[in-house]
Order: sequence, then structure tokens, then C-alpha cells
Amino acid sequence: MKYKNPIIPGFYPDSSICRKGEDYYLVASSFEYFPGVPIFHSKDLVNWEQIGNCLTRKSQLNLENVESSAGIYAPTIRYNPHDDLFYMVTTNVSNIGNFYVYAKEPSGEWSEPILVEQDGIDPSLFFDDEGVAHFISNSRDANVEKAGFRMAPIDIKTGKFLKPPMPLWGGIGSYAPEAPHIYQANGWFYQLIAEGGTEINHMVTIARSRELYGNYEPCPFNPILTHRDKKWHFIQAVGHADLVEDGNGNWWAVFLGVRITQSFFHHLGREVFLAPVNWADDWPIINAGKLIEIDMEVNINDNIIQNRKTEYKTDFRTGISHEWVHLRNPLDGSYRHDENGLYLTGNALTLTDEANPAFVGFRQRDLDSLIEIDMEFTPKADCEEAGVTVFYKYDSHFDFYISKQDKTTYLSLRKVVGDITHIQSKIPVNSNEVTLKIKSDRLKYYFYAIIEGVEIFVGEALTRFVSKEANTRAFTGTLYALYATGNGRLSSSEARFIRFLYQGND
Ligand code: 6LW
Repeated sequence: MKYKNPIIPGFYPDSSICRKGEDYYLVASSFEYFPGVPIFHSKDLVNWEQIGNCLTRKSQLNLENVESSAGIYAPTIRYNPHDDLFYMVTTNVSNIGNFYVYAKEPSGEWSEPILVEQDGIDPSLFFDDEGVAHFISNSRDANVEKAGFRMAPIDIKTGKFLKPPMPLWGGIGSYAPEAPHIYQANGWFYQLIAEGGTEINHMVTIARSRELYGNYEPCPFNPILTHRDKKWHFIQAVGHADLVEDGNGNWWAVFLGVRITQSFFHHLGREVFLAPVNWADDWPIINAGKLIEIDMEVNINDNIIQNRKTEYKTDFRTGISHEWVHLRNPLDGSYRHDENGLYLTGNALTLTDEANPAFVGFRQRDLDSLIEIDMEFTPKADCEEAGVTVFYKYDSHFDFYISKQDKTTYLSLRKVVGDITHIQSKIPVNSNEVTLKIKSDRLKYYFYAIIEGVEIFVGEALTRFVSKEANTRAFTGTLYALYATGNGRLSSSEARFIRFLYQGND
């Protein structure tokens, strides 16, 4: 069987997977973006479709004043056959902490949050043979020597602990033990974790025990997945894994990894990778310890064909689909759609505020990509602007937009990199209807516009300035986002987005 990694390209970190019968479901972190926790479905582990988002209401996901790369961290998804429900447990690090929601159908609606009073991030649930739920997170208790992770049974209806949380195995001593998951197989309980930090020293380690609450003995082959000593490789930071059994006795791991551009820069974020799990002496070794590659060949006779979606188009006539996200909770009055397109009304907030400007973002999934946007915007006041941004975070974005000054309409390219704001181009244009085009390769973005049938090249920008490595607090990845702003005032004019095309060529 052959397939290409990443199986889900673009910023979808901390993936977690579960299976019910022949259906697999996968979730990922979403941080300051709304709706939160995208959920995907697959029948074969290599073809994935986003079927919704778990957190679609403000009552589930309050992102007010949430800093960049805060908000929702590392979710886990589990199916409980005892009540035939799916559970998604995660952390809103900015307010309510650890909580879970449940649903009959993974596409939604998901319940209101049920809080669990344990600190730490990366919560996970394990349902034992009796259907009792055990909650684990990377909770640290300063008074407990073995701290690092704590687990306890909970009442799944209320989230209340049935017993005091117990410290579990703490890892092999590396930095940032996190991402714990518990599995039962071969007469053992396994505790899988990530260590080394989510950057280039990332790794996956494991321990096992005959009893659920220990003692866990570490695997002699740890780490069972890492590229930390393969720094020349295109794929780095592999770690934060979750395992699934496919119903035929084969085990698989999904985990995050990054595709680097030059040095260790990466801007697409942490993406979802897949590898087979091989067993040695009842220890699961991911990809038999071999390197994780883009082109994978697995020794399983399966005629699965991976159809990678390379094109996405919309005319917005039915609004925005599951893939699109707002920056924090959307503000009323900023968005509407009809059969002629999507309308954004700029509020006072800008892309450079750590807040909720009028913004709809689509993840960049390919290093080599193209987007095209047909839009119409007639600003009535000089402060009003609308266009498309290549967005990493509030102080890391490239904006390609229409605005006006006195009686002239301009098309501009602005770069915001840390505390530097630079207008690279400002071109007077005679039309308020334009097609904006951005092409990308590994190292650069190229900005073009088609105005009255004539294509012009406006400028270029370096991908490394919208990367994790150029930023602090950067757990996300680049988005192409349509936006509008009144730059300090509510806009009196709507921007109309008529057509959006994304093409990926990786
Ligand atoms: C997440 C942690 C991590 O909670 O990064 O890769 C944090 N690992 O497990 C944010 O994504």
C-alpha cells in the first residue's frame, strides 16, 4: 500500500484518532480560531474529509481576549461503545481549562462543555472494559515526586473524579512530557506520551503495565518515533502521536510533523502524518523505527487509492463551509452572504490587533499553492480597507488590499513583521472590482492582481517571516484569509467576495 504524507496537510496539530466500526474520526487543535477543533472522517486512513467542527457555539468556545496560540490545545477523540457516544476532551488554556463534549454523530452537534477539575494540558480519556472513563492530563503536582501525568476515574455524566488522581509514568526525563494516551492490547496497558517539546527535539515514548494505574515500565526501544537526530530531513518535529487499530489487527499512528523550507523554518504549521505501527516483543514501534517520509510504502496488501484534494473553489452562495475559520469569536454584523457572494463589513479592529476583526481564513495546505479571489470593494472613507492576507498572527502577516485616499482607490501590499510595518507597493487603480492572486513556493509568496483584464505583478514576500521560527508563542500555521477593517472605526461599506479558488501542487 502506498500513500503520501501529510495525510491532512496544513495547520492541524496534535491530531487524535478513534474508530467506530469502519469509520475513523480525527480531531486537531485550533487555538484562537473559531469554530474550534476541526473533525475529519475517513474509511481508509488516507482519504480524509472535514465533516465539521466540535466547538461551534460561543457557549462551548469563548475566545474573547484570547492571545495568539492560546485558546484550544490538543484534543483527544474517543468512542465509548458502552453508551455509543463520541467524546472530545481538550483544554481552553485561556479560560475554562480541561473539559469534554460528547455527540452521537461526530459531525455534530456536540454537547455543552463538561469541566474536569484537573490542571495541565493534553487531556485524554480511556474507557475501560466496564465502560468507566479514566481522565489523564499532563498535570504536575509539586508535592508528588512522580508527577508529570495524573489519572483518575471520572463520572462521565458530571466530569467529577471518582477517586483522587494518581501520578503515572513521567517519561524518560526529556523536556515537556505531554500528549498522554492510554491503550489496552496484548494483556498490557500502554501509556504513550510525547517528550522533547513540540519543535525539532520532539519524540514519542511509551511505557506499559499489567494494571491500569501502574507500575509502568518504559519501553527499551524508546523513543519509538523521533527525527531529533535526523536534522537533515525535510520532515521534522514528528511527535504527539495517537494510535488506532484498524479492525484487522493492524495498528497505525497519526502524529504531527512539519515540512521545513530552509534551515528549520516552517510556516504551514504542524500537519497530520500517518505511519504503520510494528510490534516487537509486545512494544509498538512506529514505522519500525524508520524515517517518516512523504511517500510511504507499507507492507499491507490493500488497494486503497489516495485521492488528494488539490483544488477548492467556492462562490460563497451558501456561506462558508467547515474549513473556514474566524479569528476569535465572530462579531455580529461583520458577515453575511447571498447568491452574489460573501460580504464582510470591517469593524474597528485590524489584523494587527490581537482581537476579532472581520476575517475568514482558509489554511494554506501546500508549500506550492495558488489562490485567486474575485472581489469588489468601494470604500467610502479613507480608513476602510479589504482584501486578502497571508496570516500567521497579529504581528506576522502580509496584506494585499484595496483602500482609498482622497478620491483615489489604491491596491497595496503591506508587510507586518514583528514591530516593523512596511507598505511595499501602493498602486492607484481605476476599478473597484479586482482579482487578487497569490502564488507561493517554499520560500516566497508572489502577489498579482488582474484589473480590467490586465494582470500586474505587485510584489513578493518571504515565507520565513510568517513562520513559527520567526515568531514567539507560535503553535499555528499560515492561513489565506479574506478580511475587511475600518481601522479604528466601523466601516460604512461592505467588501464583496465573489469567488475563491485554492490550488495546491505539493
Ligand atoms: C500541545 C502540546 C504540544 O498542547 O503543543 O505537540 C501544544 N505538542 O501537546 C500545543 O499544540
